[in-house]
Amino acid sequence: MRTQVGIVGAGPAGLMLGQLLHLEGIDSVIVENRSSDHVIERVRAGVLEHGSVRLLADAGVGSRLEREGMRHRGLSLCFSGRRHRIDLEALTGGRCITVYGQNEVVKDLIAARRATGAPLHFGVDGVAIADFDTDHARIRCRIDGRDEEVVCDFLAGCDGFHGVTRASVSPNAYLAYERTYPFGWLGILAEAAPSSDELVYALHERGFALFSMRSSTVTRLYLQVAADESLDPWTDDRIWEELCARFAGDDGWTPVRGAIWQKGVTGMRSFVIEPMRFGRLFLAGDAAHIVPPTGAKGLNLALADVRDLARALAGYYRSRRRDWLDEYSERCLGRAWEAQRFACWMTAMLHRAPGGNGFDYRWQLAELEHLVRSRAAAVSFAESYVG
Ligand code: FAS
Ligand code: PHB
Repeated sequence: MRTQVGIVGAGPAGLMLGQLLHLEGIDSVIVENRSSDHVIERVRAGVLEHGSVRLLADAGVGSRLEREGMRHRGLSLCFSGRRHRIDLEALTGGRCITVYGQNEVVKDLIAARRATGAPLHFGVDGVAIADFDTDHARIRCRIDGRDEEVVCDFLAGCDGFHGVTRASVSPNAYLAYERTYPFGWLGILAEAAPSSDELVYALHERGFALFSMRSSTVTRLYLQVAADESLDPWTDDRIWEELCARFAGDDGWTPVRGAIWQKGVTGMRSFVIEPMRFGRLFLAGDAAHIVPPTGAKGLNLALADVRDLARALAGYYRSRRRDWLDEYSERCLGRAWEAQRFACWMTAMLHRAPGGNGFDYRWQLAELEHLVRSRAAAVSFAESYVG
């Protein structure tokens, strides 16, 4: 098989890149090792920045998002028994976030890819990449049990943190920066009408909690737990008890309970690899950087990376310009470190670190007090949050 761009991974980064390249008349082949059902059903992000919503619309995959996405003009911070609203829209000159499940974004992108008829292979085995230091990079894999080789001008590594593309680069060729957090998130999806029409981030002495949603009938909630927490002791009742305890406040607001139909524990890490380009191999999204989900940045960073990569590849194919390709890594890393700064700060401000003491907690409360009292601090927060 011969193509212009070989894409490994059919998550939001790989699928969006395929769509943007298609709109530029550039051929691509996408190979994914999981089934389409698995990729679609995987529960992940839920918050789209202003820029991501516009990118999806410009790429012709925004109509369902427009209809079903929940536009949020603000969010609340809950601490010391009180909720404080941050008016994102007013503080950023009109920008908002949109709550729309990552799996819905992936569903829309797969439908768009199918509509183009361009190659998208799920359940591919034994993916390996080679020769990306030449102008004939290769993807070797088994598709429907047949050994295949995709020869391409460029390779896009969109295969996430545990993928094969970054692992194929010699460790001497990059620097990796990493931090793992001594806690994780227990996330649930529940059949319950959201009792708040905006997100609520809570800091409580018992730990962090987050109230989010997926639709007018599905609530998404997270609890801070130990990094290696087992789900076994977490009965549905205990989860609701703990959530209600951490959101308890003087206005009596509390999440409405409902049947929990999905729950899982996610570890938290920060990770950045420098550079993000190795010859003809370009890494994008979680393959190159991971941010703790507190800042709701991961999906948005992945989409922004492939927007820049598609633009750079279009510049190359349209007029053989190489400067955008050469600038790609630095441009994405600047954005990734800004997201790290924000997500790490939010994580430190809103989570109780094991071994933390009263001073740490009082400091966190003072940080939150400053955020809800100082207009300058609220503007900085809002700008970073809406992107
Ligand atoms: P992905 O990991 O989504 O996709 C990579 C794809 O490559 C996968 O389909 C994988 O199966 C495939 N792949 C892997 N190895 C392969 C191989 N060898 N061969 C072929 N294919 C291979 N981000 C936010 O912005 N907001 C949030 O609210 C948020 N919440 C999150 C909650 C959780 C629980 C998690 C885990 C993450 C969350 N994130 C959030 C971050 C998340 O959304 C990621 O940033 C996003 O999925 C990144 O997209 P991709 O880079 O496309 O990677
Ligand atoms: C979610 O809706 O899943 C979500 C929202 C905000 C976050 C993380 C996750 O910071």
